[in-house]
Amino acid sequence: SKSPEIIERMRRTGREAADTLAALGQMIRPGITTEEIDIACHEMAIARNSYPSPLEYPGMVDPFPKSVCASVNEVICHGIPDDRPLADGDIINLDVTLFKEGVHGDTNATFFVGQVDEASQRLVRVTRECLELGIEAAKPGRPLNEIGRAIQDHAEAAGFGVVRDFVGHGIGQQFHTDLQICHYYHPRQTDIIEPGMTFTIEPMITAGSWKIRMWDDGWTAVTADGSRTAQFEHTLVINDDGAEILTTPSDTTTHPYWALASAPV
Ligand code: EYF
Ligand code: CO
Ligand code: CO
Repeated sequence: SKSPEIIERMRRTGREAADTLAALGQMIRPGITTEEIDIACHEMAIARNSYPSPLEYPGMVDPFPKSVCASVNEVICHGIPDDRPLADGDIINLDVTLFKEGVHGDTNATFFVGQVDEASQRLVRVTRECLELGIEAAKPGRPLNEIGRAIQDHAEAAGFGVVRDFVGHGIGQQFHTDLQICHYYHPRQTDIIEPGMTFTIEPMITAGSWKIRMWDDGWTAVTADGSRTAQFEHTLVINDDGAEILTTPSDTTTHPYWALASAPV
């Protein structure tokens, strides 16, 4: 568990990451490329005296080549920014992690490109609710698998799938610690949630099957059936009374995690 001094640093870095994510989200429109968003992410990180954690992050073969993950439509996560323009009707997840003051803040959200069909809007809304329910389940004294249970119950009641192959993670001075947070009910994940723990919850929810396929770039994970998928992520600290979101932006009105909650259904 983390000291109050480390948590205070994580609050500041988390806010920098959230503000960067919200600013990148405001660039999204038909015609922009994910490479343009990546360049902006790098520039914003440097302007905030931060390092974009994904850049040169070690992988199986090559290090990750970009500063942000940009995952469009059927891409589940770790999409590499490229020169394909976004199209009206796409959904795109941007995942920002910054390193500043010796700690990481990791957060992502799914955005609409222009006018998006009702089915995709419902997928994104339910995914946002899955993260919210996971956060509400993250209370000290409870087993860790209550988080995944809450997420899986909500996703499957809506007819959606929960990706198994990628999990939330402990975070702090390291981008990833060995603590894993499953987004589905895992019977053996019975460790008790304790005050001072810091980890992410980042459910990946699919409109169809939760089975994945990897592109041969070694990074990009897509749904096996080509169905669309959405994700939201926050970095959290466990306090005595529940989870606090460390990746809260300065202005919540321009951020879909907060904006979608108040939007009419
Ligand atoms: C070894 C990577 C390695 N991994 C995780 C490395 O937690 C994350 N997002 O919330 C997260 C972000 C990135 C990441 C960016 C790069 N990596 C990705 C895919 C495969 C892999 O194999
Ligand atoms: Co992330
Ligand atoms: Co993460």
